[in-house]
Amino acid sequence: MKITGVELRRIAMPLVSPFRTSFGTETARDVLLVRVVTPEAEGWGECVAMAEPLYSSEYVDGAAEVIRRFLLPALPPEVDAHAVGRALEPVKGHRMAKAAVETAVLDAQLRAAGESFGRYLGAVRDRVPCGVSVGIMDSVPRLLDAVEGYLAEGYVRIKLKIEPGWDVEPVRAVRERFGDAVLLQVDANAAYTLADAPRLARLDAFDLLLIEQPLAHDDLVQHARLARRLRTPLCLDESIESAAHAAAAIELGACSIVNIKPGRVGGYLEARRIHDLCRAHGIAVWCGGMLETGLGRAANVALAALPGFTLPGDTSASRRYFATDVTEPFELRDGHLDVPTGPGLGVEPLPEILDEVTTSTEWIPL
Ligand code: SMG
Ligand code: MG
Repeated sequence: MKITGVELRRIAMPLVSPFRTSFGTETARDVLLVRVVTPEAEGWGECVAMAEPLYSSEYVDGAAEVIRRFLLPALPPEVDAHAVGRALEPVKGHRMAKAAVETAVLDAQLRAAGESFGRYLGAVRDRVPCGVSVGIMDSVPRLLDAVEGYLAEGYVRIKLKIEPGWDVEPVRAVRERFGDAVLLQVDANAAYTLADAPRLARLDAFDLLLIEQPLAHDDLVQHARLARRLRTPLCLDESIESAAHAAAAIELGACSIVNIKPGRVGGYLEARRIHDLCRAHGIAVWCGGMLETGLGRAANVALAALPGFTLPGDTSASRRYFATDVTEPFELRDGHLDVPTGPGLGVEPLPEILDEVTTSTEWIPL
């Protein structure tokens, strides 16, 4: 495919309620969308970088800059999704920026070929079970109300965000109120150190599916030490930036479960490699989320339909975060989302809504 040009579009998406994690509170999503234009088709890629470099070192202004200044100029005249990764390899890091470019090219390529993301990636299901990520709240009663609402909507798994001072008590309260049958897990976003191992071991009493990323992203060795001190399975998110990281983590015994976020690992092709590697090693994977709009969500749902995704993902319905999505909203049916079947992402931005939320556009001819 020959790329005519690329549009970088920034949109501002208010959240339906603040989302607090151990590293900060999000009240709106500042999203960078990449639209690749070719003579045959257009393709969309949603960059998952947040406004500030708190989840990881990437942030949305930086992603836009690296895309316009280094990534787009590095693309060859004729390109397909596999060629994007090879062409961008000399640029170190910036995986969220690279993922957005590769996804847009893959979407254009698949739309031109009439093939869906799910079919291309190897989906084996037509719908996926959905979990929901529940932020840190001001009080336990508020948390219980939120969890009750999500369970009533049909979510099949609850993930509680935790941090030192908000861990054992909220988990105990949720277990006591909703019972042992609820699939429950926690995510610390790297807020603990190995010295907190005794505290984290107290979570073993609550039969959690997993503890996600308790320690720093660059500390596989200490995660391996911690894993040996916990009965609860350890899952890595921030630590796994590539298939090579996943291989190292598995070899070290740093995790027994991996959260796969395509944006964090540089795109859907690397995400699939991690899935394949984990599957071969008997490591369960599930699809993470970065508060994506319908565009990013569509591709995540397709990925989550691969055979190794044996745990429910953070693939929530659009309304979990947005009153109005930029695509037709993803809606939960019986705790599941349908895998889109149309060409490419299988969803389109709704032009009027997209224009309403757009804060800037930039056209870059190639
Ligand atoms: O899309 O439902 C979602 C977000 C799920 O908790 C979620 N994501 O560490 O897994 C994670 C966080 C990262 C984003 S927090 C602002
Ligand atoms: Mg996480």
